[in-house]
Amino acid sequence: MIHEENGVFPAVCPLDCPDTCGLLLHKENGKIVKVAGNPDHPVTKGAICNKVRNMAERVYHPERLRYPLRRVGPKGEGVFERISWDEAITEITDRFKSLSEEYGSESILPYSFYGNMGVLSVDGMDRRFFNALGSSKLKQSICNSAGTAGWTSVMGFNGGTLPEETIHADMIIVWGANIVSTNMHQVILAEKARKNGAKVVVIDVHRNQTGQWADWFIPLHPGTDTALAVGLMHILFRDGLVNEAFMEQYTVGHEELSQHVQQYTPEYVSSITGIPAEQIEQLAEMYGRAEAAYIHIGNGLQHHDNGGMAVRSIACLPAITGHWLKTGGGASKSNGGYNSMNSDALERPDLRPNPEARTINMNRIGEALALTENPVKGLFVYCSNPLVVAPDTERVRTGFAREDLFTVVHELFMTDTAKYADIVLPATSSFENTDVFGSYWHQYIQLQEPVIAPIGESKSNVELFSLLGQAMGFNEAAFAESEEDMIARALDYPDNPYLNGVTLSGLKEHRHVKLDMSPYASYLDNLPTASGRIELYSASLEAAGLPPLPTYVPLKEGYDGVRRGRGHKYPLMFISPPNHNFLNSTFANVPKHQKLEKEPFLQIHPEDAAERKIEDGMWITVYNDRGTFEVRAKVTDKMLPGTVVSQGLWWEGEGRKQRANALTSDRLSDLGEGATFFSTVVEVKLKD
Ligand SMILES: Nc1nc2c(c(=O)[nH]1)N[C@H]1C(S)=C(S)[C@@H](COP(=O)(O)OP(=O)(O)OC[C@H]3O[C@@H](n4cnc5c(=O)[nH]c(N)nc54)[C@H](O)[C@@H]3O)O[C@H]1N2
Ligand SMILES: Nc1nc2c(c(=O)[nH]1)N[C@H]1C(S)=C(S)[C@@H](COP(=O)(O)OP(=O)(O)OC[C@H]3O[C@@H](n4cnc5c(=O)[nH]c(N)nc54)[C@H](O)[C@@H]3O)O[C@H]1N2
Ligand code: SF4
Ligand SMILES: [Mo]
Repeated sequence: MIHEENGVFPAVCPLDCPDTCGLLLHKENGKIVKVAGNPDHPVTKGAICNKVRNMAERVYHPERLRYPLRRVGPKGEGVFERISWDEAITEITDRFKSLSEEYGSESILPYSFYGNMGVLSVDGMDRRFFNALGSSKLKQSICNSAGTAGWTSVMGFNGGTLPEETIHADMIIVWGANIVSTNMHQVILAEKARKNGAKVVVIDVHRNQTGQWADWFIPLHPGTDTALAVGLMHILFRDGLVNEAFMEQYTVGHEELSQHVQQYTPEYVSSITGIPAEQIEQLAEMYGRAEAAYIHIGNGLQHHDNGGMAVRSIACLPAITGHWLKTGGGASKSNGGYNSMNSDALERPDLRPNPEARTINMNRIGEALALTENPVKGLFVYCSNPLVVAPDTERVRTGFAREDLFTVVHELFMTDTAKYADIVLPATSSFENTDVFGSYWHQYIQLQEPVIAPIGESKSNVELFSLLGQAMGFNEAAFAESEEDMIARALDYPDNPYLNGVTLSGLKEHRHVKLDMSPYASYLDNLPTASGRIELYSASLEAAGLPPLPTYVPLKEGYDGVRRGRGHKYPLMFISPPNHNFLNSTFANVPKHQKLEKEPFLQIHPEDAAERKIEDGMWITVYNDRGTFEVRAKVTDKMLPGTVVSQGLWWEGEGRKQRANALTSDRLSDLGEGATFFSTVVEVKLKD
């Protein structure tokens, strides 16, 4: 493919998006001229989003990094000189060797996330390198850790209802997810269900694109989803809308749960959530009487102090009603568990000289860079842009600005983060690589082979870390392995029966191969929880000193336990979810995508705006003790009063403070040590 000048070639969307679409790249005269959906992909069926339709503009962006750079100006200013790869590799390995000698190998920290979802890129050769180096470990908890911990406390593993089955649901609840923007093929499937009569309910703090599409949009106060879930359980038990036989056979703790939720009367829940009691009654009745209700659990509600418990509570709903038994019924938070690959063979933890090395939580990168005892002295960032995406930007920035910190950033662009690097290395785009992709939503494994040659002198993660491994003198075989050998090893994993029959040769022939979903038929009989059943009551949470039953715990920051409001220093809840045309902070530097989003802005309720004499379109300052964010106001009643929303993770603008994370806190969630981006309180004023 790489050597053919013209043609149409299969590819995979590499972005951190549940859909993991099959793509077709159209090449003319050696260049990709069009990115389209692959109609042969059984789930994504040729439909792709606007972001990736414009992907060629990103791949051939004039500002793509083309060769290694060394910083020559102050950190953060982005002044660099060109160096050769040999110089770069020598400088990095020399520095890492001397840091290891002087401060110990744990003074070096990798910082990465899923800027490219290719397994070899982010869970492959990179891990081998940091394992062999004996660096600190990174807890990758910025996205869905809280929800994963909440979900697995009930169901035991990261898997739920299969997407294609949801067309058979007669009620679909989209809970804290903006699927019109973030999971478009789930919308297509829900539309099919809707044609057959299903109703779509959206529960969110903000009438986002998905709320506007729904049959019924239910707004609530941020961080109060647990209260709603237990309030629904109260009514379901009270009115006999539960499935006793199902609970008896498949769950533990239903009697305790039924007692426990008696305290959550509709009136009490209404006072917490802001949802009128009649609507809570109506929703419970609709859910209890549905034939096959499906709940789609998003990221929004888990990015809170109480996010783990919120997901845990919602995960109990299909278990008390038995919706699990109906095709299309049940719930899903992530389906990543079905495609887990052989991580030991890929990541080689056996190469690590110090298995007990410390772990640093990526949400706390600012704090970690400020440690004075066992300081972090070397930092290697790839597939992530922490200066934009990590909470509490100013703290992060202060850490990255440290003169004594040696920072390497491997990137496609000079991001806000790369500007703080000592060495910047150019990365290939995934269309230039060989890699294998699972999806955390559908059940197909896909293969990517290079369609174009690397741009400039850029190198893939695999090539980079194998070069570094060899230059450090690490175990030769592990760092000399080819991509195809790595893929074959990753797929050879009898511990995961769903991976049975997925092979490299099958992938080479078909590009996408379905997991063996036969074990799914006995899904409920083989749950990997301690009891083997759905745990409405969790003895392991109890042992950890946490509530064993779904329990509403208010948000921490300045929250008065019922709702925020006047008299508080920071009376507004600030929500900063993704926007439609960026993918986290990716695309925020591409003109076409910028134009589609126009500019960052803050949505504020007319009552909150009037109180502050703010009118639509005015420049405002959003602030709290951590920082400031300067944008234009958009006055709208899409939220309840007391909540303000700014979608999209923008890079710092020319002289403009437009990074939402300047305001967010690096507190960790109740379960899973996850991020709490949305449990942020602020005040808003007219810009001086
Ligand atoms: N276009 C686009 N697609 C993306 C991304 C992107 O940046 N852009 N990012 C990708 C990634 S990494 C992820 S993790 C997913 C995330 O995608 P989703 O799972 O859709 O999650 P979010 O968009 O973070 O948040 C969804 C909604 O939760 C709401 N919300 C906030 N707090 C609460 C609350 O307390 N309760 C309730 N009920 N709702 C609340 C927000 O208002 C928001 O509308 O999307 C992926 N897809
Ligand atoms: N306020 C607020 N903050 C958030 C969120 C939110 O909703 N609100 N969402 C959070 C969530 S859910 C997530 S998942 C994180 C996402 O945060 P990140 O994972 O940092 O995501 P991106 O901003 O897309 O940055 C990925 C970077 O990887 C680079 N990249 C892509 N491919 C490769 C490659 O092959 N090699 C290398 N070396 N680099 C590559 C891209 O150019 C890009 O700059 O953000 C979190 N931050
Ligand atoms: S970002 Fe998501 S919807 Fe868009 S092409 Fe990629 S996988 Fe598909
Ligand atoms: Mo995410």
